[in-house]
Amino acid sequence: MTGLFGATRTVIKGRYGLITPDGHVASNLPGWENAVCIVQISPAMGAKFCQLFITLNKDGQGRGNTGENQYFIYVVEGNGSILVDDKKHRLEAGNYAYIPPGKDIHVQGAGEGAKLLIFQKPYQAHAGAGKPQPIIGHEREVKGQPFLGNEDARLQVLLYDTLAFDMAVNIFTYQPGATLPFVETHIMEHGLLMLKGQGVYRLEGDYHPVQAGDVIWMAPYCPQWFVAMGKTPASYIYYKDVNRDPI
Ligand code: UGY
Ligand code: MN
Repeated sequence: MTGLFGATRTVIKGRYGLITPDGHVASNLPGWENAVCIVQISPAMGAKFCQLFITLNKDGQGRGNTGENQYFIYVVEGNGSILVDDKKHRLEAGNYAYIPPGKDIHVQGAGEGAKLLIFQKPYQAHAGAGKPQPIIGHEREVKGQPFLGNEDARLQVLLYDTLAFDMAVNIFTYQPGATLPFVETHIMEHGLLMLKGQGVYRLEGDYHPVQAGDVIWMAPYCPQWFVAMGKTPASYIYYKDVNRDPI
């Protein structure tokens, strides 16, 4: 919040969007009860996936079938549980759940205030690649690897990089001063939530200061670059579409 009426850092352009928390407005989404649901990124803005941010109030829950979509759920804060394939898994901050298409799920908060980031994408099968199975994991179990040799920019790859998966979700952590090594321009689309720290994101030709809580949508071929700034590491979790023919 800038404190100045009529001002915001949010900007939505044709090829990218930066959405800051001061502008969020909740939606009522089918299946969610006692929950504040923010649709941060969606096909309505040109994306081919959805990024939701859900805060579960007392007795908060979400129930439904993933249908043709796959869901990736990351616990940003708080505790809860997820029921999938008749098995209940406890969730705490840093846990994530990947749920393939056609699965019944039931997500419940424990107490109040669990915050969930959810990526939803229609699943595109690949002949002979097999079907992805549900995954329950925790970010602390995934070692960060130096990105293109830089020890100060580490990538945690949360899903398997096999042809069965058509989406990836990674956590990128930068020490202050570390950068993406070059301005990336690629066919993959991104949805991103800043988890910690701050820095400057280049999107197309524009440079935006960003901090924890900010959301970025990058369309395919949106030139992108990041530098972490300040005294503490910066990290973000992001989605990308992968492993399928472009046409
Ligand atoms: O995976 C990626 O494309 C990643 N390096 N992009 C990004 O952090 N903006
Ligand atoms: Mn990228």
